Amino acid sequence: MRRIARISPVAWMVAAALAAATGTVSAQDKKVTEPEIRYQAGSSPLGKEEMHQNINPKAPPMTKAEFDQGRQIYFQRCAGCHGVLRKGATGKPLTPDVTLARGSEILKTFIKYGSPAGMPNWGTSGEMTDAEIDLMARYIQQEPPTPPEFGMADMKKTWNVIVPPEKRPKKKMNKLDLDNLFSVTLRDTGEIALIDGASKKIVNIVKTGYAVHISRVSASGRYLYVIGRDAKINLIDLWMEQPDNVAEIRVGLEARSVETSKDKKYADKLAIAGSYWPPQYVIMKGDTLEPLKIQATRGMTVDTQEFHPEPRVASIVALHDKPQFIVNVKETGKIMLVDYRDLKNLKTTEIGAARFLHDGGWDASKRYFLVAANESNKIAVVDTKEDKLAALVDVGRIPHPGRGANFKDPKFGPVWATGHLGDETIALIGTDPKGHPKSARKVVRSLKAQGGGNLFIKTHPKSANLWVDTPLNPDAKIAQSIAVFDIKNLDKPFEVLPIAEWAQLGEGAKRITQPEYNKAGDEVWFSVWSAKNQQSAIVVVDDKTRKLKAVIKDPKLITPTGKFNVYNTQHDVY
Ligand code: DHE
Repeated sequence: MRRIARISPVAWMVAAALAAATGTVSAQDKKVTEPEIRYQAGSSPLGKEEMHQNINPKAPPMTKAEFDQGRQIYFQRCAGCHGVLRKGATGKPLTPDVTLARGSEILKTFIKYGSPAGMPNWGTSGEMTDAEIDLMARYIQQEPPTPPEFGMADMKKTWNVIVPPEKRPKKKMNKLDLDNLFSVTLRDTGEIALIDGASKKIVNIVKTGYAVHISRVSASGRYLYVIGRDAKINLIDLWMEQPDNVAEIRVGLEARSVETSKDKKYADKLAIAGSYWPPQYVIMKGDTLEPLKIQATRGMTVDTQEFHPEPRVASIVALHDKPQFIVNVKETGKIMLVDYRDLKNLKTTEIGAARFLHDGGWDASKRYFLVAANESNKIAVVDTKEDKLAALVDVGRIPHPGRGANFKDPKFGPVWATGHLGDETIALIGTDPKGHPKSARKVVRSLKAQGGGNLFIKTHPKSANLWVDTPLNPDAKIAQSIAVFDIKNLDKPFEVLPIAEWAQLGEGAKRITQPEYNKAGDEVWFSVWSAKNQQSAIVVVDDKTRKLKAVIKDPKLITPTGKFNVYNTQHDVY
């Protein structure tokens, strides 16, 4: 992730005055914190794609080479917030009707200095030169180029069954304790590392797509599904002597989510992946990744009921007791309950929640699914027994739960908790309407952790600890440590553990991210995440004593981010 310097107060005032004069910052605009900008402005692989282009005669001229460079920069830095088609996502629309009216000089000032509404200061932070800023100001006055669609024929061209099901082992051929194996994302090498939970040794490094986002495990625990940012899915058979790829496919040009059917009757039968571009999801055969059914997500937004041309698919979660997937569509704010029993006559229930759905997880009973509508500062609670929205709960600034954390609050009973990117709080939401009706579906407690820039929190049914990371906090000391709360005594102040220091590495950002438990629930693994050319590590902490247990270092362990314990991921234990 790139570094963005804090916007200086003077530049901020210049940009604010400009924004007010040009009317680009509305009264409802919220101040956006630095961690949010750093998180949302992630790079997209779409810059490399050939795209259709109309030339707008009213826009300042550009050569083809300049246009191509502008496109690369746009997809690297801008598309995450402003959208592929520049119609606006979490950032403002940048279509020619808006940008031509502003003109080159005003646009250049915005790009250089940023704005209080959340635009990064690309110029004064040293991220873009004046020549690049001039180029980008002209680029965004041209018609946005459209990336190609990616339908069944494209998917089939990329689909490759490396080992057909009949040639795969009939039983587990290795001595690994699969339940306690971890799939670890090596973000910048296009690989995952399979690490044995007991010995902490790397079992295999498996080639995958570019910048893997998540791993998910099939209902039986045999298959591991891994998805890259470039929408490549790898299917890994954990029964092989040395677990490795058995099938692969690309389901689009950019993606973040993959899941597998968990209902007993459909165990290991289906997989599903959602893409950012094109805006769609696809259901595949679970053991081969053969694409079976593609569904578009383009449609109307939940609130203003306007057409949105590129609603990205965010998290996807499978029900354990029903043949259903929950597909969360970001820009329209709709939650789709997809009944996968009959793909020809596909039944979906559309739940209107709130815009910018992102990540989420189950409550302890697995009846309620809770998902963040991040820019709306809300958590949507879905009752999967009744197939309807149970509540929209107001929380802090930009909730980011990962899959959240379930535990019993001593006073309010069972709760599910989320941290926030934009503030230091942890919101505890009651999840037991029968036993604790007064606490249900509202924030019963708000804990204060180290600061904003939190991405993931975690606990385990056998633990009394709640771990809170802050990898995106601008203060290195906070980004490099972890806060831990005692869930039996939530009034007690949190303890801070200097995880990066324990790893004893050299130079590097050493951001601590994504706590993940082992199967037994007695140790927690943390990524110590530095740049590709620096040393990273995984630090293992004893859950009971909160003392260092092990440091996993290996030259192959490059940019580790997400870690997925097979058993906990298979059973949604968190
Ligand atoms: Fe993630 C989960 C999207 C940036 C690490 N991330 C998710 C999910 C989505 C998502 C939709 C839920 C998937 C699911 O459950 O089906 N992430 C995005 C983005 O759009 C965003 C903001 C910007 C981007 O360009 O990608 C983004 N994510 C990041 C990072 O910068 C992180 C820290 C490092 C990285 O690898 O890129 C990161 N995201 C993760 C991880 C999970 C995740 C580790 C899974 C957490 C879990 O416990 O399940």
